[in-house]
Amino acid sequence: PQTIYLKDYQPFPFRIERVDLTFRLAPKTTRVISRIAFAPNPERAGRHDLFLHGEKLRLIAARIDGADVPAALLTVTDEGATVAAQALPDGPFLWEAEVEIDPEGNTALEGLYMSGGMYCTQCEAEGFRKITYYPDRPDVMAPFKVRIESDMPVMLSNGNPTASGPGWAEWDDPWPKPSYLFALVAGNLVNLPDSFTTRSGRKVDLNIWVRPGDLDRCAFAMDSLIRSMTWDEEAYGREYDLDVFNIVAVDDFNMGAMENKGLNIFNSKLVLASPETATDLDFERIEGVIAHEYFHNWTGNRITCRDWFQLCLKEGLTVFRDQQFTSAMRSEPVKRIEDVLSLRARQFREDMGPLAHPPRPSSFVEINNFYTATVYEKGAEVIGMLKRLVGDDGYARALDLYFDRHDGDAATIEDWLKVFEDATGRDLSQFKRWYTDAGTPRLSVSEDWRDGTLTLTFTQMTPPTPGQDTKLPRVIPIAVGLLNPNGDEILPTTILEMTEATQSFRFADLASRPVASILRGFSAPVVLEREVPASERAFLLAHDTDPFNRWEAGRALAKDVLVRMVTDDDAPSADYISALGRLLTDDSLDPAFRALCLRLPSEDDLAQTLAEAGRSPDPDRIHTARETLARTVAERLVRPLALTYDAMADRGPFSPDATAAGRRSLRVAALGLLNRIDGGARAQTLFDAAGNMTESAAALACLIEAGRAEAALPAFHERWKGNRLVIDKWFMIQVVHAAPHQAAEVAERLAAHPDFDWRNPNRARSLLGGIAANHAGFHHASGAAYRFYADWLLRLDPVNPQIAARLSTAFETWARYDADRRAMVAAELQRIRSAPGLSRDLSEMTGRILG
Ligand code: B3K
Ligand code: ZN
Repeated sequence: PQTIYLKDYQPFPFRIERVDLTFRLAPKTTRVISRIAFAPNPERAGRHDLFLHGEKLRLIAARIDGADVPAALLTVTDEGATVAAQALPDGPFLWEAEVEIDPEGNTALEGLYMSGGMYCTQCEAEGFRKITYYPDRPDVMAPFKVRIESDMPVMLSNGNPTASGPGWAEWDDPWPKPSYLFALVAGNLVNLPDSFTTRSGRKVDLNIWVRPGDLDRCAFAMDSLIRSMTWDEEAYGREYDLDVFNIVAVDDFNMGAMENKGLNIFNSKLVLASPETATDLDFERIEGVIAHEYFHNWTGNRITCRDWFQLCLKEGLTVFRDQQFTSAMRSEPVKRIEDVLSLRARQFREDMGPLAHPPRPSSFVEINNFYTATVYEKGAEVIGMLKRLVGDDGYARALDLYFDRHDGDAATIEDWLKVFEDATGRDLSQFKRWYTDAGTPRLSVSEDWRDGTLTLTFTQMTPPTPGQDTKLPRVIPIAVGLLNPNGDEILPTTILEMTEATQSFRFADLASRPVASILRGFSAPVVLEREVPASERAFLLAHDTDPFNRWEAGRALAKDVLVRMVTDDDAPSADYISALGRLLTDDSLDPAFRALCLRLPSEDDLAQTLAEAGRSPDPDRIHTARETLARTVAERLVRPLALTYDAMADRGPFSPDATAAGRRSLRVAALGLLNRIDGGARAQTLFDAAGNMTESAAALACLIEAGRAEAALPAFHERWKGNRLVIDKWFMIQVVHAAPHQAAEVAERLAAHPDFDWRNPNRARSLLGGIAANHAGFHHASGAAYRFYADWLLRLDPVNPQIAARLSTAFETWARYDADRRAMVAAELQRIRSAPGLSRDLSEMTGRILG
């Protein structure tokens, strides 16, 4: 397969003035008729062949200005069609094509496909070329008109509806867009309607379209949409720009959702929610993803990306915006902690391994493999740093300039940085390294105290990553505060701007030696390497005025304790447990925050920490240490935990809001610990009585861990067998919570279950993602889980390569482990690589993982 390079970018030789598409839908033989008005692109002088992407299309007719293209001047390959320059007139011309495609046979779920009897599309990144011949690249933007002919009752496309009759509907999208934002849906759907009036007075019809049985679970998604539309007007001054906004939920979807212009298509798990079927985490994700896709209307659609190397231009910014939205809807510190937990678990993990790449990569084989935590989450962190450096005002001015200057453009990271430079007068050339360099910087700190002056000396070092051996220093905003020994803050949060490899900052005229709170709010995505005595961490856990660093101090304490338990067989530290106890019973603290403090670091997190320190992590010892610590915490804190568990029970009717969800999260965190010593008694009672999925799923997990789920598992299945999303949970919980030595066996048994419909991405991810999330189970010394997993990747690949490639990242950490495990994983990866007909997706991934 061919590698594509950023440096090879060239504008397309033609512009498109308008696109007209007609779809005659039929499951196995859909006809697509396209009329595309091309004109020469003045940016590319001279005469050019017309190359149009096209894959898996049966070409029936191709015409230029009404005349068939002579066969000798038309070359068709697996990748597209080329019309020789001599067949093209000098000026504008009309290309017309008729093709036939097979939506029913499209199991890869890219292009036009069928899900549960309905037609739907997924075009980003390069799916439109499976619908018709087209310059399928984001810098070619055009207005689209679409006519759909079918016997389906509901037919939707982008833009505004213009006309319809029995068996047909027409749509018109006036906003020029790239093909990856095209969408079409046709099916037997019902809608939850609502409306929104923008602040300049445009009335927008809102609809959420679902299958008939699902209508009672759309209200929260609609409410989230309306709050998103309001927030984007208030926070960014961005209004919606069409008369309708449609959301459709589909059961078979490769990712979370897609921001197609005016017609967002969602994985049904990110739309459908009721208290009985969705956990609080599901509610929070639905709110966040509805917002994310809606926010793309400006950051992604009105301003799109010039090429796929610039993906983080829209994704990093839109993640940043959805994070801001969630902080505004819920709790800012809690959201920050959750985001950092997930950044470390996914992005730091990626950055440490063979798949490390910069937020803006400079080459790729399969672009779908670059929808990563680095592009999304690190892309968002980089914007957070920019905002910290230029201040809130500077950020607001830069964003206004970005929307003014680039509306309607396909832009680049250079364009993005330039608006910050122009709006604030800063030079961002060094800052740009955050976009072009891979790897997580290590930041070490030393302290010097003399004559009333505290000197903090920082050193930054970024380890080599694939293809980037040496790294230059980056600009790192380090948020620091100082506390008196009695806990008073003597220096409020201040941003230190580090630009050198080693740099010192002085704080003079201090009466006594302060305690430094460093990297407050996680002001930069770095690993802070700092030897801190447990007493100082405990002090910060008790007194830091920065909630993030308060949590971080507890986290670091827990990690220190666990690492020593793993490496030196230490006993669990009493200091840590009593500090935790004080926090648990501090009613002035938000329950959601206390819940986060009670959550012990994950086994994968500990493995990563050990690997960072140059040790090979032993999954069994890590598992045992974490279990021992959890049990010890439960024993020592049994009273406050039990009181908390009771006190946090829901009062009154269910609400999905942050306050009620925070109480439930503290309740189930307490349950998880108590479960280690009460033999599952509380879990059983809760399981029998729970009126919401957060508690019901948590209780089921506890029963599995306590080894007494024989009755609960079939009961749960029986109750929820009609609900695919809940049955996904049933699969996942069983593998995630299986005992390590049984995990592979449980997974194998479930894979043979009649409900294991593995062609459905959610179902496949439940089981395979579940086993990969069971750290000690996945890495069990027998290698059974590795084998099981590789077998399934091989089975999935020909059916849905995107899903297989995505799941293969479970192996990205293989180099951390001991020689036996490494040999087993390498053998599985080699076995995959030698399979005939491997997809470009999985072959790129396994190749990179093997290194
Ligand atoms: N832009 C889509 C992701 C498309 C993934 C293509 N493999 C959803 C999102 O980020 O909002
Ligand atoms: Zn996005």
